[in-house]
Amino acid sequence: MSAYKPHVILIGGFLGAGKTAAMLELARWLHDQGIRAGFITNDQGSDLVDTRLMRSCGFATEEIAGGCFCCRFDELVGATQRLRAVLQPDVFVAEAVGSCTDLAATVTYPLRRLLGDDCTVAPLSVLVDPVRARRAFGLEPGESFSASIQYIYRKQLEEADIIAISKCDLLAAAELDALRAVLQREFPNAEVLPVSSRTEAGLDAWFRRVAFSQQQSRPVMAVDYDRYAEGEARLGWLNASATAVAITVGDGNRLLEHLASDLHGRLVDRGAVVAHLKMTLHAGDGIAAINLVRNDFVPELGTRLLEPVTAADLVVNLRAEAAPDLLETVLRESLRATGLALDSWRIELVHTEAFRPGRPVPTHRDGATLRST
Ligand SMILES: Nc1nc2c(ncn2[C@@H]2O[C@H](COP(=O)(O)OP(=O)(O)OP(=O)(O)O)[C@@H](O)[C@H]2O)c(=O)[nH]1
Ligand SMILES: [Mg+2]
Repeated sequence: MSAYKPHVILIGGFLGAGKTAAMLELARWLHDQGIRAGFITNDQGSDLVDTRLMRSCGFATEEIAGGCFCCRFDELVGATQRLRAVLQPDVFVAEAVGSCTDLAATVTYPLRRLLGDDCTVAPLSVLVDPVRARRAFGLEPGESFSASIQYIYRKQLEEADIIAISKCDLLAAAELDALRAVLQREFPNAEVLPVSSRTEAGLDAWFRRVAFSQQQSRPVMAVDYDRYAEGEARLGWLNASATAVAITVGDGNRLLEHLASDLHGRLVDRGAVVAHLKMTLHAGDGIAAINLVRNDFVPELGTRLLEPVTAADLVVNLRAEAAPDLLETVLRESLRATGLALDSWRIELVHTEAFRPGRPVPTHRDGATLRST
């Protein structure tokens, strides 16, 4: 047995739940504790906003593109080895794709079974957006996804060791209490923790749990892979990159805001149900990021570019219940409209991938209860 035994923290949760924002906070927290950490992002496609964000903050990040951790288990292990070669991290933090479930049976349990002598594994955290969750559990009205996507959503919560109610700053105390009570009743095996990456509420307690404790074994949950695959296939996925060149110098934040707002309007008009639209605009050392997490919310510009720029790289990651072709068409229309409206920019698409995620075929699936640690 080697003396080096890093700890693996896996963070799951539905699209737009706040996983990357939380991972950035965890990265800072680990750094403050003097704990060396490496990060792993994951997506069904390439050109990942999340990787750009992590790296732009200076955190060592490997990405696994083109398939989820469960189907690319060996690549997940490979990513830890690459990080280990440069950094020898004490902790690996991995963010799962937001449309994935069954992570205990296909990722954390196999990690423990196959690599348990070489690493320890944290309790599985699953984040939920509080507004989406209140709607999913009938606490407030609002749009929802079709039944097979909701199936994935519930399964994500069912397997959680820790349900982190993220963005708790968005709810009034009584609303949060009601949501917490429903989640605790529906998922009695999970510890339910309200957290906010914006206000830092609850983060320290959650981070301590995942950084310093190990996952306990439970019977593996049943998953109907036909329904799971159907749910994934209802989601359109669009990853794209483009170059934006300013005629003289341009306001990159305004470009991103215009594009997000134009896309938002067109997506709603065409009946797409947005799960998460995220975009970054990268120029030199600067990055701006904008997110839209529901049709009836507004795009939020988080990180901003501090100065006008002459040229920038745009990355677009859009996930919605809609046909992939529609997402691509809408993006092309929005880029054209934004270029015309802000005549200081010339925007050219470099790469697009529009698809529906394929059926998940996990590399491993542990069916039996693991020996308790
Ligand atoms: N109000 C509020 N917003 C938050 C908080 N955490 C994240 N968000 C916002 O939620 C949006 C989505 O956050 P992400 O961290 O990108 O979500 P994600 O789960 O990583 O999304 P995917 O990787 O696409 O599945 C962004 O606009 C974030 O700024 C929070 O604590 N409070
Ligand atoms: Mg993310």
